[in-house]
Amino acid sequence: MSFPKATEEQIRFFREHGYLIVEDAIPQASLDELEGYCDKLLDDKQRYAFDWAWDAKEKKEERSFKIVQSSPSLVWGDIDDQPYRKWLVEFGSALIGSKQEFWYDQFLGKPPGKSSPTYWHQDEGYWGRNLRNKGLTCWIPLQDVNAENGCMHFIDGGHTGDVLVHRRVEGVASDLLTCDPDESKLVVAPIKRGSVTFHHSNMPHMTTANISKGWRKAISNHMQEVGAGGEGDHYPWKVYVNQRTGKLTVPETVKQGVPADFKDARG
Ligand SMILES: O=C(O)CCC(=O)C(=O)O
Repeated sequence: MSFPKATEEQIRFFREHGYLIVEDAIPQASLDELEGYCDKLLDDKQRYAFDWAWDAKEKKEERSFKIVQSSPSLVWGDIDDQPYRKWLVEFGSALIGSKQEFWYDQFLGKPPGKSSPTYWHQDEGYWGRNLRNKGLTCWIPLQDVNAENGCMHFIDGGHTGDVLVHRRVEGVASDLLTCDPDESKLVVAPIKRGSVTFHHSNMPHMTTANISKGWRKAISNHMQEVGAGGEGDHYPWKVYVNQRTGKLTVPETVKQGVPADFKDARG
């Protein structure tokens, strides 16, 4: 199994633009295996998944799962040893220019016809100041993606700006956040199954809702600089929603000044 090595041109592109498309990066057989585990998550989503776009009008037991949010790591014991995993950390380290370690992965499944956009955000908006300019993500779709079924959208060079003010999405009961980047340098990134995108942790990005006839399945693989210590020193908009209990909490460090309704737990 051979995986590509980052070229000088790819490294230069990533550092200037904040994202990169790598075509034909992952063999189809590896994706098939990965997809098999993701399908297990879909088969039992009440057990394994959250609804990242949980409609605030829906009770916990009635969530329609407009964005199924889970992790193949929950059901694949040997996932850490998979060549694709090792590859993306090595490739990502070369792109960003610091030694990265795998942090966590998310399966994000958008059902046909009833999904939601993953609204504009910067990953650092979720992770906090502790990871300022210290991480990146490799996004692996499990089918061809375009603007119809939820491909990545980036802001060219957007990783060089500030962390934008984020807010919770109106009408959504999960921890989903959004911000309003200047869209004048919008890049739409349709790619084929086997290709992946990388983006810098400060890159504003979004994916569209899936209006196609099939599922949109993708895995986000998040990396952080070795020793960075994970999320922390959060921005004031950060919330956690535990969808097992329905409880919404805010980090201790940002409890001051949080609007009263943010403190309410949903049942
Ligand atoms: O797959 C998606 O819908 C969005 C992924 C994403 O934005 C992320 O992982 O940061």
